[in-house]
Amino acid sequence: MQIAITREVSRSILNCELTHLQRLPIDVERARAQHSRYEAVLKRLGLAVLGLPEAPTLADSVFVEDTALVLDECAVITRPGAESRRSETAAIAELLAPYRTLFHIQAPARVDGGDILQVGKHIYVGLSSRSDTNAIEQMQDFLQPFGYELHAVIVTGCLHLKSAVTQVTTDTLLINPAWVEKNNFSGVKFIRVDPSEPYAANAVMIGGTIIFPTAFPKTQQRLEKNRIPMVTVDADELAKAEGALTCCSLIFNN
Ligand code: CIR
Repeated sequence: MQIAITREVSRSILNCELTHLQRLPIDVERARAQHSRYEAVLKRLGLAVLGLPEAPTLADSVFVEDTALVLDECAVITRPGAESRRSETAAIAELLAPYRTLFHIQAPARVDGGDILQVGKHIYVGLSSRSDTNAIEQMQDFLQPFGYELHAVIVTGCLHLKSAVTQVTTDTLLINPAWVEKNNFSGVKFIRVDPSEPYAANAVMIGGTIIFPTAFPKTQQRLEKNRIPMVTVDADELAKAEGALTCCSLIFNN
């Protein structure tokens, strides 16, 4: 059985970190309603959802993906790149402790989970404004004993590696090649986002199905042409906080 950790949208999300987007008003209630529909989809796909309560002063705490990398053998608690987000990790570490041996990224290294893409035993880490080579070296030390290979990947134009590329089948990546080069990844096929939908590369893969945002119909068509089973959700309110779908959960095998 798989578990998804989620966290209620904070009332202070209006003060979220923004890197590439202009600040727009965010309707907290609408964001919460979309978030709970996302949780309902996770449950419908068979996951047990462990929902953490709201953290009223942690603006970006709904984006739990950035706080940890959870593998079958262990978990790495990150040290988020934005200082305002560092204290988000404590509650997540506490929740994960019964399930996994925990490793902790040590200062001054920085990494956000949104920059970490696992494809089998390959772990790709985006070198973005949030994540650095020091963190990759630490993760390499933690994870090499379990047979993982770490790869640093240059990302430009977007916040995180997973804004630019995510996995949609065991051997297929959905990619925006304008933000990350395809030749960073070996042994996989690619589906490109529609060029008019640069933010469309973020999908959540659960078993053989993906969760995909309704905002990107042209890329959705490309996925459908490739016969990728899909459930769509509205996520435009949290998108204003520069969050996509993978950011809102930490999924792992129990
Ligand atoms: C931030 O800038 O940290 C948040 N406003 C958005 C984080 C989104 N997380 C993700 O893509 N993994």
